[in-house]
Amino acid sequence: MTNVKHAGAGGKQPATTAASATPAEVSVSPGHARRAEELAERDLKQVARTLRRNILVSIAAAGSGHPGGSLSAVETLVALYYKVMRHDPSNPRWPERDRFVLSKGHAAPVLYAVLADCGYFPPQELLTLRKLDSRLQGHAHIMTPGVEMSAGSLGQGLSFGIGQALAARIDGRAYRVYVLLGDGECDEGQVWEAAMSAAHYRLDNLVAVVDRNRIQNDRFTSEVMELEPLAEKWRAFGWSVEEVDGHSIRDILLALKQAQGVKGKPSCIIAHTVKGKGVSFMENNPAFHGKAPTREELRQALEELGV
Ligand SMILES: Cc1ncc(C[n+]2csc(CCOP(=O)(O)OP(=O)(O)O)c2C)c(N)n1
Repeated sequence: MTNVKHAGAGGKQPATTAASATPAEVSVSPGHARRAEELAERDLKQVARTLRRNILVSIAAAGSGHPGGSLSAVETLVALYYKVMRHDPSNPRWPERDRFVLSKGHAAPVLYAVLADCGYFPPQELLTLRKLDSRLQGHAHIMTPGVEMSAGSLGQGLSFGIGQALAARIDGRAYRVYVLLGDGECDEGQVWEAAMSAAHYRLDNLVAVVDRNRIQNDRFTSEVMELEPLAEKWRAFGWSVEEVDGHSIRDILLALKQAQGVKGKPSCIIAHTVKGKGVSFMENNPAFHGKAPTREELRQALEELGV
């Protein structure tokens, strides 16, 4: 028997039990009880911790999935969903909503953990990750409330985000579009075609965040395809670029705020992160790109997270 926790600070709801084939240790926290605007920085850190727990628990329950690149992106999604984006979990298709596009679709567990915590669907549904008939597929899919784009084939999300950003302009809407890319994903030529066209169309309502965790799949990015100087490349393509500590919610928020003030060009935030962040034996370890923790590894990870 397992249960699911809700991340929101101050969440007082009881743990939700879900009958599933998950190990006995697995539990996800229920309960985002407070409004996002009320969450102070220390609360957001607690949210991030519990989201990490729910990512690991859902992947362990599935027996497969991508923990490394989910854990590295937690703070980026916390900053966006809890502080920056205008969105309404009770109305996922609200036309004025800001859009979040998870281009690195294999990191779906972090998006699901956030969406569940925000109230798009019940947290206990996280335990159905990758199961037959579940709305939570292994890679992000639009059948899930709150998911904008079906992804998994790397390289496509920025192009999709450009379409949304252009649509906002055509429709006279004020929403903004945020696209999360992997650094390994930046090996895809389509990313750079998109980068060029976003600058051409002066899409200042578009922000790309690159999760610069320096690992792709089972190797380091520098071995597979050298990306540096990455910031200079984005600048050369006509973007405004900021580099931040991708685990500092404060830094990410500052960069996102700055991006809101940029006019006439799109913004790129390179978020320097650690793959597997928060779990000692997953950090900087390519082995945990696409592998579920064992029962003992999960126990140890949850102990380290302290949630
Ligand atoms: C077009 C395409 N090629 C290959 C893959 C297989 N694949 C899945 S994840 C991954 C590595 C992605 O690395 P990165 O973008 O850095 O993601 P992160 O490290 O943040 O998980 C690869 C090659 C894919 N999903 N799509």
